[in-house]
Amino acid sequence: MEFRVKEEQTPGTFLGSISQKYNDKRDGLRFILARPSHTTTDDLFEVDSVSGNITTTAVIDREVLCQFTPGCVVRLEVAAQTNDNFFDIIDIDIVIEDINDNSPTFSQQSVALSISEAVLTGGSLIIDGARDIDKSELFSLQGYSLEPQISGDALPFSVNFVRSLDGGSKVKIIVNEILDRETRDSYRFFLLAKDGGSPPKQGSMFVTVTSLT
Ligand SMILES: [Ca+2]
Ligand SMILES: [Ca+2]
Ligand SMILES: [Ca+2]
Repeated sequence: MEFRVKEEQTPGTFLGSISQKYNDKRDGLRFILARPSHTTTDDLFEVDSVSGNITTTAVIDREVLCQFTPGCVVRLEVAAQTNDNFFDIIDIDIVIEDINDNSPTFSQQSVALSISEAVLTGGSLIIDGARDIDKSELFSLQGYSLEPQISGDALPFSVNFVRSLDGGSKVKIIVNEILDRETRDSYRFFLLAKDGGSPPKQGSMFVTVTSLT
């Protein structure tokens, strides 16, 4: 049997009942949670012995429980039995669904970069980007934008990125125009990282680029 529950719900959240499996009412049917195979999930669920209702007993954090796996499924084994020798074991898969409870986060608040004014257009600077530990496609990191410190300031850069398997990313700041140090020798902007939630969650890092001779 399979049940689904969103992460981060309050303890006592109802998932469903096992008793639907036994529509011929058996007298004195009792359900007992056998030890789950995965030891860290011992205290996450309980089964009501009479109704067969499965409820959570703790707040489940998908990012802690399934940090390194794309899916998040907890397997339980429940014994169903009566006094007159009926006995059954039911395998139950509980799918923990991701919610968008994490923002893309940078490891630093700010970074100072330098670039030669002789750089050609299309040249780039590569830096460590943000990391969003939500795993689902939509709730993980979706993209970057640049926002000048002074609104309306035209920046000679654009941004691109590559996502890594751990939810992190490498950011490429691409030079779009010939730089001239004598005209302007530094640029200040925020690098913004967004996920795909609605509304999206956002992280930012302040970037200074100084152009050198
Ligand atoms: Ca979480
Ligand atoms: Ca999440
Ligand atoms: Ca997220």
